Amino acid sequence: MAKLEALIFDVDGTLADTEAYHLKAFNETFFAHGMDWKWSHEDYLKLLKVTGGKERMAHFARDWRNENPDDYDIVSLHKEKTERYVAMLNDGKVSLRPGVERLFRETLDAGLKLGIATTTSTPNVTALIGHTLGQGVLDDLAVIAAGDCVARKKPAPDIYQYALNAMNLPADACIAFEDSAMGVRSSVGAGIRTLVTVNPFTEGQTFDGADVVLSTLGSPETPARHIAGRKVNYPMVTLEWLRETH
Ligand code: XBP
Ligand code: MG
Repeated sequence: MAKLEALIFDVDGTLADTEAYHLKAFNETFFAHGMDWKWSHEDYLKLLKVTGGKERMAHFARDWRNENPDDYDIVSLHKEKTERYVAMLNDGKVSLRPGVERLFRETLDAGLKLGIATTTSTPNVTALIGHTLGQGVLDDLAVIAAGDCVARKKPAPDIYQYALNAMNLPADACIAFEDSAMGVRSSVGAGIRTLVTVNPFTEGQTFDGADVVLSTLGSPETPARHIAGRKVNYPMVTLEWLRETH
């Protein structure tokens, strides 16, 4: 293993519990357009298997309604959905998951690189990080690999490979942080050691190839619960532990 030089984070479900807000933004957009599309929580759990909002809508039209996705203006519907979602973030409705801010600051203070690899759209990433951690942290990120940066979204490894190329680092100098089976297939497919923190949308999924699966990154107040894989020095994941075990 090369020396640890960077941590790469997924966004939705890993940095924050955002999917309920994405779902709300999708449904509000459908309603505003007089469409008879309404996704329930249970529908959305299934629809999350298709990553990317535009791809998810096209899949729904095609596979759930037996319609031609080209009959819908998916690009502009998705643009409007993004505006609604960003407005929710701008209202300060979403906070980071336990341990995320601590590990971000430890990593930057230690001079390691921090990157983002996500299927969500760039404005969603900048709004979330800008509103929770501030513009300074946003400016310090080594790469924001997001949305349409690559043609093939997760579970393809492309978005992680894009982030590695942008940072000019080999896979074994990095650790990825994911919350979903699709995300783990992408990061492990790119050859990156992966740590999983689950959430209500992803617990129960299988994370083949992940190094460790936990409830959260943990904090002194809310310790991480071990679910599978390598044991962590409780109560939380620290940069020191990540370095020691790399
Ligand atoms: C999760 C996703 C995204 C969001 C919606 O991304 O699959 O598609 O649900 O975002 P990740 P967009 O876990 O990789 O952050 O509508 O902007 O695609
Ligand atoms: Mg995710």
